[in-house]
Amino acid sequence: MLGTASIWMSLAALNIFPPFTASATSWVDDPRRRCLSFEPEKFVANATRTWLEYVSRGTTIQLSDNDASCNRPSQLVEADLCRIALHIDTSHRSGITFELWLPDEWPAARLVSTGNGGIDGCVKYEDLAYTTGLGFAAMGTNNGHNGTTGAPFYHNPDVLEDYAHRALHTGTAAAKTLTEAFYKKPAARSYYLGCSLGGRMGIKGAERYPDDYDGIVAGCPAVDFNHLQGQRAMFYPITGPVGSSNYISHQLWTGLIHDEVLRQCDGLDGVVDGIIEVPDRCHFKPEALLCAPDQDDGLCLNKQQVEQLRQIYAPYTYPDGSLIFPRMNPGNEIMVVQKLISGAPFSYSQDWFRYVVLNDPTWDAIEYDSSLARRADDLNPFDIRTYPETLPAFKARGGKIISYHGGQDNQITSFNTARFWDRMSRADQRLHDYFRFFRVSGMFHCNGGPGAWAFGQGGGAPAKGIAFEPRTNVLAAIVAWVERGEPPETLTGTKFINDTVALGVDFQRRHCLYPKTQTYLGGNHKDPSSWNCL
Ligand SMILES: *[C@@H]1O[C@H](CO)[C@@H](O)[C@H](O)[C@H]1NC(C)=O
Ligand SMILES: *[C@@H]1O[C@H](CO)[C@@H](O)[C@H](O)[C@H]1NC(C)=O
Ligand SMILES: *[C@@H]1O[C@H](CO)[C@@H](O)[C@H](O)[C@H]1NC(C)=O
Ligand SMILES: [Ca+2]
Repeated sequence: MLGTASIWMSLAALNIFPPFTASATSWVDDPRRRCLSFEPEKFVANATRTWLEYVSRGTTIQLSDNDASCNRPSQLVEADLCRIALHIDTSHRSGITFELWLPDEWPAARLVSTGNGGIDGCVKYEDLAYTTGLGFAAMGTNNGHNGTTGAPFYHNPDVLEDYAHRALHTGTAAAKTLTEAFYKKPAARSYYLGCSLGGRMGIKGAERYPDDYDGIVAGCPAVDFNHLQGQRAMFYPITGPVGSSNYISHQLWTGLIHDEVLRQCDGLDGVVDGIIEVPDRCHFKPEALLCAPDQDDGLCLNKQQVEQLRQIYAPYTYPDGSLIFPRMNPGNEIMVVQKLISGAPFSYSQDWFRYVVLNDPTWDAIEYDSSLARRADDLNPFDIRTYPETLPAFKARGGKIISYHGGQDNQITSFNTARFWDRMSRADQRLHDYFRFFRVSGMFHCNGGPGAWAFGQGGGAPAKGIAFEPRTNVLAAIVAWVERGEPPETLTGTKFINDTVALGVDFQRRHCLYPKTQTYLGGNHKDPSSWNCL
């Protein structure tokens, strides 16, 4: 291909072709040349070039300079595209790593910005690959710092401001400018796709920069962020470190306790299938596991352990009883042992208190108490809270939001997204006109789980098995709503056998538009029509 470009040059020199500048179409005819002759840093203030490369579909690019903790050493690219990577300063002591992938074919002129997760610092290359494979121009940033810790926030409020709102907005603005310069026409529509912290970023975009996006997919959003960090710090002082007195082992969590939660709650929806279809109805009673006086088979809990469970599954409140954060999702036990109740500090919360709230890198997360949740929310740096009651400017410009949340989420409780949507709906009776929320039964955090959890929410492998169709793909659903005025009524999730596309579909289920409730009508529970949203 490089050879093609140089042949073209010599033909041009012989005047067989018209001079390059005379014809815009010759750029399109040679996408590699169009890419390599582009000078992105000329269009964006305070930008320097890191990469400019033409990548053919099917190439696996090596991301050797990417922070190892991001665990993204390489990425398979799914379209012929121009990859642009810049560093853009956001202040004299902060800046973003910026990636913009521009596919050769751009028929619908759609741009999508992608979000981050946790407390990181990691471009979601898999989301860039996924969306460019669908013909979007796609942007991602490192959210202002590299890697998966919050240490870069320490004594650098500019890095924190990037994380709170500025990195995504800076990246989106640059992406709009560059797509227009590259394709010689502006993006017709601008979208956002993210989950978890990325869900918060989407809501923050609608709140603070209402013109940035026409459509936003904000999954499992980390809204009411300061209280969320408090709630997630709550667990470690309750469980204590691994091996402390009355410590509950992972085996008891994943075996005994999970089984008991399912015994109490799985059948409430009419089908015993490992899925707690309507988590609101599940009020787990840990007393059921209290050891009988002479029981010593190890399959029961003592009084102190039962009290731990009571606290872990209860709504999180201040001493005066007022709510800090809704209760954890029951049924998440086999996953929640990996982080929130692993008998170790939850790193995102620990970092938030260490490097932002307390400015004390030695702070020990076992010391956490609810006064720190209040302190974090009083500090609320750069208004990271992200808990709007109304989004008037976003609504007025015709913007649309789809949110979704798994019913067995192990990192952010889905009850919080319901609380968030309910609060907004009290302020706007017509919230469904622009903001729709779907409860996804049996999904863990953002993906995975016993339910029908695959619906094109990101670049993980199952996304490729989901047709780009509004009924089954949430990104297609936001496009249909924005571009054709067709709001989603349900969101059909797919469960692949062993979560492996190649093995075929196990079952599908139509997830309900909140506040409708999934209701079993009878018949084969794997048939979507055996259920209705009432
Ligand atoms: C962050 O990572 C990018 C590569 O993804 C690299 O170019 C940049 O130098 C890194 N920044 C810092 C501050 O290490
Ligand atoms: C961008 O560069 C200009 C000078 O070219 C400087 O005045 C400005 O402060 C820079 N902005 C940032 C965010 O670094
Ligand atoms: C699915 O995974 C389970 C456990 O890993 C395995 O026993 C089973 O054979 C797999 N099923 C298929 C169809 O591959
Ligand atoms: Ca069930």
